[in-house]
Amino acid sequence: MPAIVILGAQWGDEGKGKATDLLATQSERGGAHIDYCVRTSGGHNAGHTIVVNGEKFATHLLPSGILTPGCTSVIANGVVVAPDALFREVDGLEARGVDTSSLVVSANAHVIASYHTALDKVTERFLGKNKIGTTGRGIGPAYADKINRTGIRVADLFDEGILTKKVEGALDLKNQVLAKVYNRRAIEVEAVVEELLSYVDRLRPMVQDTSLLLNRALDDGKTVLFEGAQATMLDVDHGTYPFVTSSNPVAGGVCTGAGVGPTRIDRVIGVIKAYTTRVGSGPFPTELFDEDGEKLWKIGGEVGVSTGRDRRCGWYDSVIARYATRVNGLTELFLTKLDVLSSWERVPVCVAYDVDGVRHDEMPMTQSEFHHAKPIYEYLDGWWEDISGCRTFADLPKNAQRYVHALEDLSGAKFWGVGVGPGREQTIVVN
Ligand code: 2SA
Ligand code: GDP
Ligand code: MG
Repeated sequence: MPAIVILGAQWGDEGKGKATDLLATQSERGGAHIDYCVRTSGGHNAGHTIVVNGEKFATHLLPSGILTPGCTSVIANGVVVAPDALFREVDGLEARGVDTSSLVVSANAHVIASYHTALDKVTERFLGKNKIGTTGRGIGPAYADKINRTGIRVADLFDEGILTKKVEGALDLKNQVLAKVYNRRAIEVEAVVEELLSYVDRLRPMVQDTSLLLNRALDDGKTVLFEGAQATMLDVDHGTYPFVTSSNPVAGGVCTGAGVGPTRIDRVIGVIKAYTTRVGSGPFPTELFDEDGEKLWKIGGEVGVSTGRDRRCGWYDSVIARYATRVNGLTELFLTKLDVLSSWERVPVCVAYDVDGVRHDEMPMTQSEFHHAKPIYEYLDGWWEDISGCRTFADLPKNAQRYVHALEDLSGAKFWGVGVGPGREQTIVVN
């Protein structure tokens, strides 16, 4: 039985939450039913929106599968966990009648402590106009500690002696930097330890060896869905470095982030918007600064789910789509928000870049070249009809069908489905 990966093919907010929810609940339509829904990278910087029967839910750290009855939700080792954010989210969903009792957290996931959040914010302020535009959730500093071998893992919370030693080790250099570089007060070890210990009783029953759990589930023929957070172009290795997040949201990150081997993965689905958005700083070749950009922002409701920041908007970029298909080994793409494009006479699609006078059909090798990339557009005829009620491909206006086919030809992978609205049912399954 399959292990399926769903990930972002652009700069995030493509509609991964909706795609996950759709797959998780597809059994009603004779498709897959998901037994496990797993987050493998990032933290509560993610924001996934799911609309069920007109009711809107947002998940941040929790996998979107938490909304699917009978599905076990797993926060695997590759995730960075802020315990306060975890319990806030659990309490918020429980208050709305969602059963979160299936939630499992890896003993090896790293913890975001208050000092990570403080450092994230202070660093961004220090960088000024060169800032990354992070979500301010402590993600980068927590991953930096992990790689630096000064991180705190979930399991460390269960031994006060070890926890104290580790917090001391983590704060030693940081406090010197905070004092000398940023002119801030030192963070007290005791206060951090006390706060982290206050989560232990609630956390302990959730904690498991999630690699063992998931591999056994796959051995038993269960269906496991790995839900991506952030996206390919925000990947620390393959994205627009340094304007990226600090983890590996690409397909390869699923294996390290969950402790499952690449041979176990059956499908890798890239979620991609019918146009492009980005939140935070960094290069974005098809970005619009005119009324078209404003119109996409408005009709698409392009506001960050976790921070409420406005998203930058631009046309579909098929160079990025082909790149995402390649670095993730995508088996399929899922196109979202086609409905937002109703009401344009012609819709530009970026087919290649002009970099200092040279045409690039593939992603340029260096970030400097990418910063100079100017989109080369082809113009497709638009449509005016409201397509949010379409449920089959044939229901779509002819020009919308042509747009989807053109994108498919340009993007290097087959489209599994097309989203025509935020609702679970507002989807056309194509292949
Ligand atoms: P961080 O906080 O260290 O991960 O920020 C580094 C960069 O990664 C971007 N990033 C995101 N981009 C899109 N969506 C994200 N999640 C939220 C959402 C964002 C929000 O779903 O709307 O609410 O603002 C997300 N998380 C991280 C970030 O903008 C930086 O460019
Ligand atoms: P994620 O981070 O990839 O899960 O995406 P977000 O939830 O941050 O942002 C995607 C937004 O688009 C959410 O508001 C979704 O409800 C919405 N959405 C998803 N698919 C569609 C679609 O096909 N059409 C429209 N209009 N909205 C969609
Ligand atoms: Mg999002």
